[in-house]
Amino acid sequence: MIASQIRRARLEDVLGAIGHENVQGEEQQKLDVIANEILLACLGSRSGVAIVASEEGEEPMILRTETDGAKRYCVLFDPLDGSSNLDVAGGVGTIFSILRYEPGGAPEQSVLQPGARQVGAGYILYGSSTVFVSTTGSGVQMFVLDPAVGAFLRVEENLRIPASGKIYSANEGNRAAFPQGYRDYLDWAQSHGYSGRYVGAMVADVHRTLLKGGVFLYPPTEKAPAGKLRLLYEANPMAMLVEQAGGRAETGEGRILDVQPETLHQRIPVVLGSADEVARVLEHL
Ligand code: P6P
Repeated sequence: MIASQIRRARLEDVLGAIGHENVQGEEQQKLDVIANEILLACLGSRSGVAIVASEEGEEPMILRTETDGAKRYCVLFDPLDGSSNLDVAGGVGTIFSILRYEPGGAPEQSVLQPGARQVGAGYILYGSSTVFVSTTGSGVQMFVLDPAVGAFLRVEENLRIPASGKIYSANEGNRAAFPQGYRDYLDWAQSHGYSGRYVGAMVADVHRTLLKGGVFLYPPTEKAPAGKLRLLYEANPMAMLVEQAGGRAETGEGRILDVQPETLHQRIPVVLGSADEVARVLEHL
C-alpha cells in the first residue's frame, strides 16, 4: 500500500497542484503522514497488537491492554524513513520493531525495553525494487515484492553480512564536528582504498551494508551528542537485523541492544555493519 502511494508521489503532487487538491479531494498530505495512517490502520485492527508507537506520534497509542491471557505485542515504527529522498526519487523505507507487551506496569513503560528484548524487527526498502527484510531471532529473511502478482517472494532464508567490506557510509559534511576517533578512522579508511557510499536514508544505507558489507556510521557531534538516529525504532531494529546476520551494532560506548531506553524518541550514535569493520572503527575510537 505504501509502495503504491510513493511510486505516484510526484504525479499526485502534479495532479494535486492542478486542482489544489489530490484526487481524493483532500488537501495533499505529506507521504509520511499517509504511511503512518496506513500502518496504524493495518496494525490497529490486529488483536495481537496492544500498543503502537510511531516516529510521527508524540506518545505511544494504547489499543488493547485487557489481561485476558492472550499474547500481545508493542509495534514501534518509523513509517517513512528518509522521506526527504522522495523529492528526488531516492530510496526510502519503513522500519519496525516488535516487543512483547508486558501487562501490569504503565502501558507506555512497555515500549521502553532494551533492544535485546525485541522479538522481531525489519524494514521495507522502497528502492529500485520493494524489499522486505525481517528477523524473529533465528536469522534474517529477505523478500522482494513481485508487482505482477502483488506478493512478496522469499529470496534469502538466512542472509549473512560479509565479515568485512571496504565501504564506509557516513555524512562527511559533518566530519569537522565528529569526535577525533571517527576522523582518525575516516583518514585510515581513505588511505586503505575504501569507498564512501551514503544515500542519506538509513534503510538504503543499512540494506547495502547488509548485502555488500562495510560499516554505517552516524556519530555524535557537539551539537547532537546523542547523534541523530532514534534508538527505539531505527537503531534497535537495525541492530537486531545486523547481529542476526552475523554483524555488530555499537553506540561507540557499548552494544546498541543493551541500551536501556529512557524516552520514546531518544537518539543514539550508531556504528553498525561487518564485524571486522565495526571493530576497526572502535579501535580508532
Ligand atoms: P543526515 C533521514 O532523515 C534519517 O533519519 C536517516 O534515514 C538517515 O540515515 C539520516 O537521517 C540522514 O541524516 O544528517 O546525514 O542528512
